[in-house]
Order: sequence, then C-alpha cells, then structure tokens
Amino acid sequence: MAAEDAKFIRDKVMAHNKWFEECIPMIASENLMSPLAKEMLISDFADRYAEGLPGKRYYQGNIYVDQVELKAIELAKKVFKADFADVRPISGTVANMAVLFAFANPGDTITTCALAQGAHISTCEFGAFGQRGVNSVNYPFNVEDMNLDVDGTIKLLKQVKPKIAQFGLSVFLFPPPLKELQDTFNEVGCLVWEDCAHVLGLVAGGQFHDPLREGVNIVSSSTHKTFPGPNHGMILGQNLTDEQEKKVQKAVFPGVTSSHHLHAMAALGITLAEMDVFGKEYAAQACKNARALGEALYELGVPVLCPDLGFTRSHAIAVDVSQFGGGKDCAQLLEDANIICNKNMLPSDTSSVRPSGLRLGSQEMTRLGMKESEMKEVASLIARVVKKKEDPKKVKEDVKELKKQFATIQYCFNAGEPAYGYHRLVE
Ligand code: DSN
Repeated sequence: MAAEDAKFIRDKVMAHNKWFEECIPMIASENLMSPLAKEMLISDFADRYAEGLPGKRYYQGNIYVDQVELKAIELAKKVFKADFADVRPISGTVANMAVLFAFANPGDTITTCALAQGAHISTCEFGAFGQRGVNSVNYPFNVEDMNLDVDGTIKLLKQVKPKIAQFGLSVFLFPPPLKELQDTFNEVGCLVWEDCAHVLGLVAGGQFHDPLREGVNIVSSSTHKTFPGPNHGMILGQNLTDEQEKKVQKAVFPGVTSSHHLHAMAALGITLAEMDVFGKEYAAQACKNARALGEALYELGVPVLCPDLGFTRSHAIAVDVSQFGGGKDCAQLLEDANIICNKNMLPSDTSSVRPSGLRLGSQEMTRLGMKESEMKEVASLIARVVKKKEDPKKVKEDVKELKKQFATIQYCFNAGEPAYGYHRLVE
C-alpha cells in the first residue's frame, strides 16, 4: 500500500538520522548545515519557481525570492572578495557545466588534473568535460608532494596553449602552485578556472589559499563540503569582462538550469552570512584538526601521505591502508564501527574498486566542536579497527560514547542547538 511505502521511506530516513547521530562522519565532501540554513529547506521557497535573474524573471511570485537572491549574491561577493557571483547552479557539477558552456567549445583544449591524482569526475573524458567534447590534457603530478610538478606544468601550458587552465581536486591536500604559474598564464593568455568545492569553506575562512587573488578568474563550487551550506552550487568571478559575466549567467540559465532550487539558494545565503562571522575560526580549526588527525594516525603506525609536509594544509588527509587489507575492507570495517569515510585511490593505484587508500576529512566533526585532542581520540579509534583489527562492534560503543559529547552545532548564529532533527519555520 502506498501509505505503507511512504511510512517505510520516512522510517528509513529517521533511522538514518538516528544512526548518524551516533556516528563519526569523516567523508571529506560532506558537512552539517546550521539550524537557520536548514530551516530554509522546508520553507515555501522549496515549492516555487524562478527563472532568470532578480528583476527579470519569467514567473510572478518572486518578490521575496529576488530580495533573497540579491542578498546572497552580495554576501558571496563579500565573503570571497569577488567581483562577480552567481548563486543559482544547483550543484558543483552543474556549476562546472555552466563554466564549460560559457567558455569552452567542442574541440577546445583545457588542462586539468588527472583522476588518479584526485581530480573530480566531471573533469574526465567520460565526465562533463569529455561530454562537452573538450580535449583535456592532464598536468604532470609530483606524487611525493601530492601536488603539480611546477616545471612540468609550465612546460605543458606553453606547449598545448590551453584555452582554459583548470585546477581543483577531490583529494585536495595542498594548494595548487598558482603564483608560480602566473607568468605562464599571462604568456599563454588562458582563462584560469579552479573548482574549489572541497576547500570553499577554508577559502571563505582565509585558509588554504586565496584563488581570486592568485590569478584565478573563475571559481566553481558546490556549497556543502568544507563550506557548510546546502547541496547546491555557486560560481565566483574576478576580472571578468561584462561579456564574460553575461556568458556565465546565460550558461547557468537557460544553459544548465531552469529554476534553481530557491530553498537551497536561501540556505546558501544564510550560510554565507554565518561564514562571514564564524568562517575564520571554523576554517582554522578544521585545518588544525586535519593535521592533528594525520599526526596521531601516523604515530599510531597507520601511514598517512606526506608526513614531511605536515600531512595536509586542508581539512583532508589521505591514508595508505594497503598493509591492512586495502581501502575497501578498511572503510567497511570502519562503517561497522560507526566511523564513516570512503575508500580512495592513491596515486599508485590502478583500481578504483579496490584502492589502497582512505580519505578522511575533519570538517564535520569540527562543526560539532572537536579540537585537536579529540582528533587524537578519533585516530585511536580508527587505528583500533584498521590496524589492530579489534571487533568493530566493540569499538562502535566507544565511538557512540565520544559522539554523545559532540551533538550540537558550532560556528553559527544558533550555536549550541542540536545538530540533528527538525528545524521548523516558526515566528
Ligand atoms: N564525489 C565528491 C567527493 O566526495 O569528493 C565530490 O563531488
């Protein structure tokens, strides 16, 4: 019966909520929204349409939607010190597609990072880039530093003269060497684009790097990874011509969206306002926590990449668990212990199904108030499962105990409210 089916779905969602309340989530691409931002998702904005730009819509009923969107654009420009912002893309990949539609034609060459080195799937041959028909050429990568080989990249850029030099990773441990490449960008005359999805919250808080001050013209992003907003997207611009800005706006609508998920756009606006106030403290702590997690795991005998470079400058670390059964098995054992992470390819891997790594992110537990000392406790729980092969069920009880102490959300206007559960619209 349909009612039973609906009940089934609701019960499963409730069970998921309860489970995550008892978990330590460490997936580097997820986060928790603030109560105020989450409230926007159940507002009437969720039921409405808006196409086009504020003041130039194709639907009536957008009086307040326009005001919210203009405020969100203003906040995005302020937080990222950007000349231009478009808050309508409904995801990071949709933002990437809009940039492609705006600036790349089939047959154009774009230089990108390679999938095996941690690039996002949308930049691959079989992803949005390939499907747009662009010719992607990968930068040489220095596995020791988990970063681009600067000399090789300069050589490549001069050789292939790309229309666009694109950057950004999903295992984003260190900032790309943009300053070192600046002269070459100028010589080649390419547009510089960075997909900042993983590090957007760090950039907002003045950590990791400052792409728009380092020669990047276009930032595309999702808004729910280190940036603790809704599942949504955004495009920022710097030093673009009016014509280029219009191209982006046209690519977003009607290129790759019609209406743009107004409730998520409002939640993005709230998160921008919160990051304007709390972003600096949150981003600094997320980076300190990731480094502390890396250090603690390393000391416990669990290999973490780049020990000589302090493991990471972002929220993420890459862990080599090849000697403990590989990423697939270790991620499953950790899930059995209520520690949620994902298996990940390391540069030497050829299989994405059975890779040797794990990717761990500190950002969500940072939002819940964990500091460096708790990262040591988390590292110890991970090592008990992965290295010592303790029964995950036993470790799970200790995970639950630790998580109980971190049940409220921080770095937002309603700090201290429960992180899980309902957020109703009330006066
Ligand atoms: N696939 C996501 C990640 O986890 O990195 C990014 O879209």
